[in-house]
Amino acid sequence: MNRKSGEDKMAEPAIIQSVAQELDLPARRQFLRYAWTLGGIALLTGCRVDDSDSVESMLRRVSRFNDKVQAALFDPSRLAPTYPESMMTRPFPFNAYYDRNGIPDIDGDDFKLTVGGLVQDKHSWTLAELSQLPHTSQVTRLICVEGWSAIGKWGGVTFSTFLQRVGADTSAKYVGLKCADDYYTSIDMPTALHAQTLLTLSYDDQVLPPEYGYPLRLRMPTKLGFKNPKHVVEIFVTNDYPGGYWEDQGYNWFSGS
Ligand SMILES: Nc1nc2c(c(=O)[nH]1)N[C@H]1C(S)=C(S)[C@@H](COP(=O)(O)O)O[C@H]1N2
Ligand SMILES: [Mo]
Repeated sequence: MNRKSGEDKMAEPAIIQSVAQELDLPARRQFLRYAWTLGGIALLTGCRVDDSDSVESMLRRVSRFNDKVQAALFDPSRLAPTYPESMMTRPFPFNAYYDRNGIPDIDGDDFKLTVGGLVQDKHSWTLAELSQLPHTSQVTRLICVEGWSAIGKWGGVTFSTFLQRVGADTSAKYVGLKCADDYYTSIDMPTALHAQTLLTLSYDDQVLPPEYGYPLRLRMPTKLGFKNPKHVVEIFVTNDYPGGYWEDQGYNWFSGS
């Protein structure tokens, strides 16, 4: 993942403490027992990227972090914590596999969201059509495996509402998402239908800015940051495992609830 300059990053103990505070006592104990792994990730993200041994051990640690800590952090049957707007992180960090000058430049007037796979209605959606759907918002925390987290406000359409509208086969296993920047990811159907999974069109009550995924981003507070695709251009429902940009490089697929 892209290495970022210091200002956006929370220090390692701060992220561990802030995440731990959100957990109830048994989960907090479990989290703190494994928190050293997060420290390990923070240290290892500073590894030389041309050193394949270091990269591999970083990926192994990230995967271990996901496997052991996610159960405490992300419970599918519960709602993720929400926050008052006064707690929003300003400015909200930007992160991608490229730096800011790589942010895709998308013309909203021409934009169409492709919908495919196991759905009844395969018509493509314009932004005007998407904005007609019922709108809701949430203030939640985005957690990146690189060792930072931040609180933001996203607004949009509850994803389960959208899936209903397109007649998705909700007994299918996966929803795959493709992005304008060649990023892609996929999620399990229970997460797609989770009450806090939003197909977002806005950030902080403004049209979603380019750096946060204009014009469309799927936001799930029950999944790690890299499972939250920006610049979504295609959504498909499938029983064939679609993988993902980081997932295919060894990151734990579930990465959340
Ligand atoms: N299309 C796309 N989506 C993406 C990424 C990306 O590189 N491209 N990076 C992911 C990662 S690793 C993180 S942590 C979050 C960062 O979101 P932010 O820029 O809103 O902070 O976006 C995720 N979604
Ligand atoms: Mo991330």
